[in-house]
Amino acid sequence: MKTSVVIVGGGPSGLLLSQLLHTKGIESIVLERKTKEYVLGRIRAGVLETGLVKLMEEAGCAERLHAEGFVHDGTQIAFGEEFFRVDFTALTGTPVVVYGQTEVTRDLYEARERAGGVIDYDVENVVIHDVDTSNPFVTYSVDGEERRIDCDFVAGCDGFHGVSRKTIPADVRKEYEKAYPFGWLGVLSETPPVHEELIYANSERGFALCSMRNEQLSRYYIQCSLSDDPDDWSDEDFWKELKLRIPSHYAEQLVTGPAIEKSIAPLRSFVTEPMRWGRLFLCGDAAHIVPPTGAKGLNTAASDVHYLYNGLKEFYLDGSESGIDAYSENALRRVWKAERFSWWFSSLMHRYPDQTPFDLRIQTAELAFLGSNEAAQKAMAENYVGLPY
Ligand code: RFL
Ligand code: PHB
Repeated sequence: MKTSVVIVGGGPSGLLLSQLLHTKGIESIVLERKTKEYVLGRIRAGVLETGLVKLMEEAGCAERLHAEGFVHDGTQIAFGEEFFRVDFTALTGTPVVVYGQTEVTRDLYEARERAGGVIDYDVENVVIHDVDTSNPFVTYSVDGEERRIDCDFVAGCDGFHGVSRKTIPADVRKEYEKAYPFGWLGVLSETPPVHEELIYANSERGFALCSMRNEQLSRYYIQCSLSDDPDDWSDEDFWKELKLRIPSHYAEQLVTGPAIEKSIAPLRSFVTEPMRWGRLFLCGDAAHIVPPTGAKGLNTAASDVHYLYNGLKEFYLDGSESGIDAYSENALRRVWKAERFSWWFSSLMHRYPDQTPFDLRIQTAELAFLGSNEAAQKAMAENYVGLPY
């Protein structure tokens, strides 16, 4: 088999890149380790920056997002019993859209299928070969059958645990990492959201987040210990703990119900450099991870796709390599800003096991500053709605 771009990973990055390339007549094949049902069963991001919404429009996949997504002009930040609102639209002219990653992925799968795009599911043993030459190829197996695809480029969109990053020789790669001493316990429940906007809460019992997918589907998170097991948390214990972490004004209105999904995600900051090695380009979680506090993971994956798509478009349509040559530098410049914001917002909103009374006073002062200072709110809002590409 032969194609222009082999895309390893059929998550949001890989599918979006494949669909965007298709709009310019550039062929690709997507290789996904899991089944489509498995990928669509993962509950992840919920907040989309305008940049991602525009890419979905360009990919011809934004119809349902516009019909069913919720435009949010701001968010609530709570601290103990106090809370204030950051008005994104007033401060930056830009809102965010609440629309689940599951739905983004579903829309992209449907578009690829409508266009007759090739996605191989259940692939095993993916090996990326010769990306340091001009004739790379990828081998893999499906149902025990060995396959080979020759290509011009390989896009590594296979997430944090994929093979693409590890294909770059260890002496070329530089990795930066920070692990946080806690995780998030997330619950999805078929209940109306407690408030029409998200609530990020710092409480003495730890962080909590009230989010949503639609009017009848809520997504809540609480900071938990890394040694916790989701099965140790009964629904009752979860709701009790959540109510203790948000201002009573909201806790009194919270509608509880059975959890239809419950999982724990550790918090991590990670970046690998460079994001390109020869004809291999890393995109999204394959190259970087952010703690979810700033809602930047999927959105940063989308900005990578933007730079790579435009670079490949220039290569195939104009015969210029300047876009792909600048890919790693351009993508990383924005990635590090998202890393900084996610680290800052995580540090502001969580309780740390080793936090000293001094650290706590500084955190309190920073929240008070954010709550009362328009310039601080503007800086937060600009980052939250997404820095320009
Ligand atoms: P993904 O989604 O991990 O997809 C990678 C795909 O590659 C496949 N794969 C392979 N395929 C073939 N061969 C191999 N060897 C392979 N190895 C792996 C995998 O099966 C998978 O299908 O990476 P991608 O596409 O880069 O997308 C990144 C996003 O998924 C991620 O950044 C976000 O979900 C992060 N995130 C959030 N981001 C936001 O922008 N806003 C949010 O509100 C937000 N909330 C979250 C989040 C992530 C969370 N968790 C669980 C990590 C909330 C949570 C709880
Ligand atoms: C979510 O709805 O899953 C979500 C929203 C905002 C975040 C993280 C996760 O910062």
